[in-house]
Amino acid sequence: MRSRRDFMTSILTIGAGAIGSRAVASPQAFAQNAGHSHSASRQVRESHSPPPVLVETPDVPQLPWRMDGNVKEFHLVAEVIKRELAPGREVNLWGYNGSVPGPTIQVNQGDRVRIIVDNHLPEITSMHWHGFEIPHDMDGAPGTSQKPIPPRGRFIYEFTLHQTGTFFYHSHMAMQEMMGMIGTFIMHPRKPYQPRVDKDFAIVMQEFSVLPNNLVPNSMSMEFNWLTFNGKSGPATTPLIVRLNDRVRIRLINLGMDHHPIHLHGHTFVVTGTEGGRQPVTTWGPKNTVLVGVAEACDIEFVANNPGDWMVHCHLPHHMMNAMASGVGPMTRNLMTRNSAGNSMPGMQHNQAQPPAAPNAPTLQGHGMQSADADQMQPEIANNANSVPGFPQDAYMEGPMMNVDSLVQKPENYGLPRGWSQFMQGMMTFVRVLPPDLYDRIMAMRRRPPSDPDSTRSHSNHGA
Ligand SMILES: [Cu+2]
Repeated sequence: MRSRRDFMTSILTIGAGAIGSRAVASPQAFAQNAGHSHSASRQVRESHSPPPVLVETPDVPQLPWRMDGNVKEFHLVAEVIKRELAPGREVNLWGYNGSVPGPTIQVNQGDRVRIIVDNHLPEITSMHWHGFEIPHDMDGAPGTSQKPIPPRGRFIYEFTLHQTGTFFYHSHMAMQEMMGMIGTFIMHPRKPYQPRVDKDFAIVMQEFSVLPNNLVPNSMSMEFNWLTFNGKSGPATTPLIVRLNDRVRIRLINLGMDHHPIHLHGHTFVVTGTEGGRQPVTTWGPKNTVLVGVAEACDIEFVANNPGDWMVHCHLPHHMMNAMASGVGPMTRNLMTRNSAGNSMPGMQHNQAQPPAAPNAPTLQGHGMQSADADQMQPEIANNANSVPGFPQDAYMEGPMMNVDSLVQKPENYGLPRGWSQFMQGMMTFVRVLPPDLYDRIMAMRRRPPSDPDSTRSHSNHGA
């Protein structure tokens, strides 16, 4: 068993690593961690059933724990973080352990759980365990079930969990919810649900209102221009990688001000669970779109028997956009229009990694705009425009989108067609249903450290 110091070190490492970089915890490392759980190994022996398939949360780390006797102890720190929603668009959010959404917690049915919550925010907070059937004084309702946690304060939650399914934790202060404060909490059943799945994912849906030239969301706004899956907007979202004919579960969690009709291309799924747990098989009707309401969770399952890179996305048009039209001025629109003249699909012919920009080419705000198309732009603006406060207004990939393939390279995007990033915005990602050879190749790349250039090298086509 690891010492407390080791435990704290691992927490801090994950927290620090999540800031300003891809907050992806290794599922393999987490599986090893899970394997060291006494209760998990005992449970396997008793039931003679294999351990649960661990839930992957792309772009969000897993929260490690330590065993204290028979108690699984977790540690969450509420804090201010920076999150890059899409290339060049970093914002200040509030989350947990360096991540928005907060790190994913996975436990087994029957576990005794302790969660230490430290408040590093400048104001009071409280943690609510959404849907948990636990004693009232552990519910996290500030002012009634407990006194709120003061700045620099701590509250220790402890309870035994008898439920199963897709749950989540969140601050019970409304404004803090809109600053990002939610995380996934999976309760695995003692006996795996039938039929068993090969792949299990969770996606937290959030929305932020970030006005042009602002770095902090307006938590009072009723209109949102950044829509995220696991704290990333397309094309920065990380695709779900599955092998052809895998049975796949996706757990959709919504905490915001809008409902999201989530649509999957190329497959028909069934809804097998809600925020209340597993649903009876008699309720499983065929669907390809499911409306996930505010504060709801929805588990969908399907057999990935149709090969391809299938979009999965919210179908509300404004939720398939980044930064929408708010504050877009004529100059930026003109630039985009001019750029696309004579080139109906800008960027599709110019996807070589980062060609040098023309000497007078404008440099738009943020490296996200220094795309492969920079060499096609006409010098219509001042050379120093980028240093002028207020320019450009927030036309982030508005209109004809920019090709940022090279800025979102990662193993999970390996083999996507050139220019794919122009058509992914907001709550959009892929379920990539891959033949075994390509699946194995991407998994091998994921196991390599990110510093290995081969782990993120871009190729033009499947198996190329
Ligand atoms: Cu939506």
